[in-house]
Amino acid sequence: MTLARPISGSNRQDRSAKPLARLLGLGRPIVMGVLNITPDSFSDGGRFFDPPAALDQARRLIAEGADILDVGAESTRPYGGAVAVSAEEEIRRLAPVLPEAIALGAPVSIDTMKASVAEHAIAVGAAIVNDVWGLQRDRELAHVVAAHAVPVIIMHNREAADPAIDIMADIAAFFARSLEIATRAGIARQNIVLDPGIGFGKTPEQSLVAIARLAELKSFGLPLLVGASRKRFIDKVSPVPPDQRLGGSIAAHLLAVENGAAMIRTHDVAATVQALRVAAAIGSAR
Ligand code: HH2
Repeated sequence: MTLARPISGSNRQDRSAKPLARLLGLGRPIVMGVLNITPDSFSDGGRFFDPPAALDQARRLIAEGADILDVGAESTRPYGGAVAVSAEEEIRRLAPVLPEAIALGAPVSIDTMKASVAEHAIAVGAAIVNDVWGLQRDRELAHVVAAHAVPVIIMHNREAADPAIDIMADIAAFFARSLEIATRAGIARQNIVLDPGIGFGKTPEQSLVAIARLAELKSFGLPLLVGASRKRFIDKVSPVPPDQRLGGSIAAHLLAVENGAAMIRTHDVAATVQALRVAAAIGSAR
């Protein structure tokens, strides 16, 4: 994926192909809009906790050009003291929002590390599973993904950052383990997306490295997703609170696409779509 590829129009009406494969076939970066139904997410915690506010935000993200809605009901923020919630609580938060969000028509990914939550979301119509522990936390999750033949996003993670390690080697070794779990469970390779997990188990410097050296991960031969939106590494370069990190997020995402990302996960869909379109247009004008 390069910025120079032409932008094709939205193809959302085409229901014949499987949603992720169809989107990846468009030949432009795919934008995933973040919908956090949580009281404590690091950048928008509480804003969309009420179901009507969550649905309004889902509609806004789609209107702004999100190709996929990434819906999560548990904050995963590694350094902000997010509270772990039970599967029952996650499902309770999702229940009033997920069916209506899915009915809006864009493919929905479920951001969860729990097999039972994924099972519930898929039953309601979620099209993709997004696991911030890359199938390594809840071993049942791989079987749920395989049984329903849905795509899965395998994200790199660590319990704690270690500034002494080669982060790219660690990411590659983690992906190799996750892919082995996926293969053993029977997940088809064409249903796998890899994500270096910006801000997860990494120092801010290692997050910068993961974007700068993203192209090395192309050796897995799988689509790459990057989610740099509003993350802490931006603050380390240019100190501002999370809701003022749009410029840094866009810079990171444009460079991620330049370095091989096929998908971008963002809270700020309109500005990101505009930036990607302009960058692609400039690429085409070379
Ligand atoms: N980042 C977050 C959550 N889920 N999933 C993938 N695949 N990649 C990411 O980079 C990623 C993710 C953290 O962002 P956010 O959802 O806004 O925060 P929180 O986890 O606190 O709800």
